[in-house]
Amino acid sequence: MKKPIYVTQSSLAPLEELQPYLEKIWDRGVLSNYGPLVPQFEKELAMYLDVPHVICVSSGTSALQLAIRALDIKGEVITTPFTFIATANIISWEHCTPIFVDICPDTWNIDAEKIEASITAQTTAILAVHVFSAPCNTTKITEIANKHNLQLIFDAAHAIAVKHNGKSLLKYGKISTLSFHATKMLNTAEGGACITNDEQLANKLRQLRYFGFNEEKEIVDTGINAKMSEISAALGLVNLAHLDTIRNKRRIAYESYRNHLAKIPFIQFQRYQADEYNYSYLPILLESEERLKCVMSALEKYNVFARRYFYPALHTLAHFKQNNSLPIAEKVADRILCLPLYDALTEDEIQKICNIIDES
Ligand code: T4K
Repeated sequence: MKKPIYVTQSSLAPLEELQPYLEKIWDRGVLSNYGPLVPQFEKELAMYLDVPHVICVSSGTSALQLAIRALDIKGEVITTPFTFIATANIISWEHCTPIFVDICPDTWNIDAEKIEASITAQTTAILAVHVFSAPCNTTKITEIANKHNLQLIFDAAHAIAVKHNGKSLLKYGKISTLSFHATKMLNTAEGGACITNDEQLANKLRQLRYFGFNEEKEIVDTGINAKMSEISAALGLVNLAHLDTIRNKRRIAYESYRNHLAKIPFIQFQRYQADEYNYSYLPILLESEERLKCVMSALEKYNVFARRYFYPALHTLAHFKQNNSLPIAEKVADRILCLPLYDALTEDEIQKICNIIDES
């Protein structure tokens, strides 16, 4: 390929759609601390996602941080070793201990059947991730959380616009979190959100993100600065209007990859229920790490940069000080490669990428 092809490319609405929002921001001179655009973005998102409360924040990581704080989580938090480092790091950052539980070999999400064996007297919460947007076993995980009186957070950083059992995936758990990072299907450059069905919790999250101020600007809590800016909200508003089109283009690209790669015996895809997926990533599972390295370097020779999301499995990182072996997570993390997927990727580029993989 002449120009490099990266694992993703930011999805951006036409610049002229952003211009009027920027002009109004310039006129008002209000860039943050709640001008009109953050609440407008929250309202439009809540309608689009069909959820009661959206609390926009400065990143997916700060959404997780506020969720842990709002639910007063302490001690041990059960989570998955197959996720982006932000999920586990924020647990440690909040002075809790991540306890990693092995994953399912086909959905690559935390194995709900293995959670109970890891619950101790110190366990206070489960933080599960809908990895690459495929829903976790929400029924079983919710049942376990209720039975053991544990808080339940879903990291839905990848999982915007996914319906699960006929309703928004974001309605599960006490809080679900989103990321609107530049690489996500809906982006605000940097940004994120907490989603909750609980009004009291929504108010608590709003206070936590704004130094602990309530609506009357009285200091009522310990808080932090995790606010979204007006410029990010403007970007979110214009990008949101294109989200359905973008998702559809990615679905078509995903299906095209699948068709081209179907004949290659050493490739497997993530398992997901029909329609319960948003096609924001294109992870393939290769037969061995050697094969993965071979495919990756063949692609690089042609200027195509696939990524090892998520490697290594997080329980193997020294700073988590866990010596247990989680064989499925290790086998999966060693062999997954995310191929380029974004709405501007052409059919011709997809075909070329698949041919390189086939010949590697
Ligand atoms: N939970 C989960 C499960 C997550 O996956 C993440 C983040 C979080 C929580 C935390 O959310 P945030 O706090 O980040 O909102 C990226 C993202 O930085 C990160 O948001 C994301 N997950 C993670 C999976 O991937 P990198 O290290 O791959 O980014 P980078 O800079 O190498 O970009 C990859 C490619 O994207 C580049 O080769 C080109 C393209 N790109 C990148 C940027 C920054 C663009 O086209 N435009 C851009 O502005 O981490």
